[in-house]
Amino acid sequence: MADERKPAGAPAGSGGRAPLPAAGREELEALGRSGLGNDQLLGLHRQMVRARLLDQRMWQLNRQGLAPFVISAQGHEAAQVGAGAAFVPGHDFFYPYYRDYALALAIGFTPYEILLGLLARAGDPASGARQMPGHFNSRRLHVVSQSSPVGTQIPQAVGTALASKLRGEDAVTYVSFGDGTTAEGDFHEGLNFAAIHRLPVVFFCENNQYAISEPLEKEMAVPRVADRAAAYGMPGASVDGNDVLAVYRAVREAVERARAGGGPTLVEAVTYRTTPHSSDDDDRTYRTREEVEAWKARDPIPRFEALLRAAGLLDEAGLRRVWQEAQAEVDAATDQALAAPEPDPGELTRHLFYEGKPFGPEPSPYGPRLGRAGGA
Ligand SMILES: Cc1ncc(C[n+]2csc(CCOP(=O)(O)OP(=O)(O)O)c2C)c(N)n1
Repeated sequence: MADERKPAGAPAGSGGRAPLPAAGREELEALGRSGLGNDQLLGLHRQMVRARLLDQRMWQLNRQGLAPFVISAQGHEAAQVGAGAAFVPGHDFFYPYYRDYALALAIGFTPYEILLGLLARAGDPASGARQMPGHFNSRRLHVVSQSSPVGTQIPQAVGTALASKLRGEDAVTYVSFGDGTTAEGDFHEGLNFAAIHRLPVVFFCENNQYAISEPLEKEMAVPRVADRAAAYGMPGASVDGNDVLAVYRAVREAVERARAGGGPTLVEAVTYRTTPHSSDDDDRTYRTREEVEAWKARDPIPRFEALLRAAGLLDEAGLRRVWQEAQAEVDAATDQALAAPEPDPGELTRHLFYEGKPFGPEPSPYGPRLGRAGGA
């Protein structure tokens, strides 16, 4: 029967086929304190489910040889959806990193748009199929395209926050990165500058314990990424990245502080990626199956489902409906994206080279050039 179908790879517990983890009194109290209404809480859950199913589809397309390269958000859904919910898309600015698929969906990208990028189809709104997948970009949503060297988005985001401050606008900038990226110079320069100038930016680290195959203890000598915030003179928060409400609360507080002129915050969401780093690496070479299974048992989606059920916001039928609707959306987006045209080879160099009027010896609109003798 169609409605009994378990979505491919759905975590144990979704759809009620296995017992969900029990939600405790403390978690129920935290739900009450979240300040979120029932619709918003159910919305967070829906976004996490959509992200999981889209992610699984991306891997299927890769294994079918249709998508050359996939990076995954599986395991990061609570962190990304919780963080995204604290911002206003189209008003605030976003510098996501390549793993931010759940965030991208949560702030308004559609599965179809993401699949166009993954499959390098002509209509890809991020880059017209010129970027690697996961380099999100949308003028409408105020998402700025990233460069592939990790960490380069951090000083760029700080520059955007500086612009907001200089213009007297109250937009806050989100910038995310992994734990490994915090070993890059761009991270340290970006945090330092933002703290000195009290810029409205939230630095969001998705600490999934690895930089490809490099474990955390080889990336830094402090236990928590958030420990570093104090050295720059900004607040730091380290939260359970598999608890969507904990992440939401921490990021919302950071956003409110930034919007009120209180400057930047470093928020660290401690989580785990349950897939390899990318579709091109074999994680069996650097971590044990036991470790991966232990983290899968802490999957953020069934955990939030247990809480919503304990709070009486979702029942078995409602849960099944959410998974089925998300699966139908992803299926339809896949069909549509696979049917979309390939890019026109005649447009290969479009946006790569300057296409305006040729530069020539025309007089400068700023008057004659100052020679050395005339300049300072
Ligand atoms: C400057 C630079 N060095 C190396 C790479 C290759 N590289 C791509 S992703 C990555 C790991 C980054 O790890 P982390 O910041 O922890 O993020 P995660 O992928 O774990 O989410 C590396 C080393 C790169 N893209 N840019």
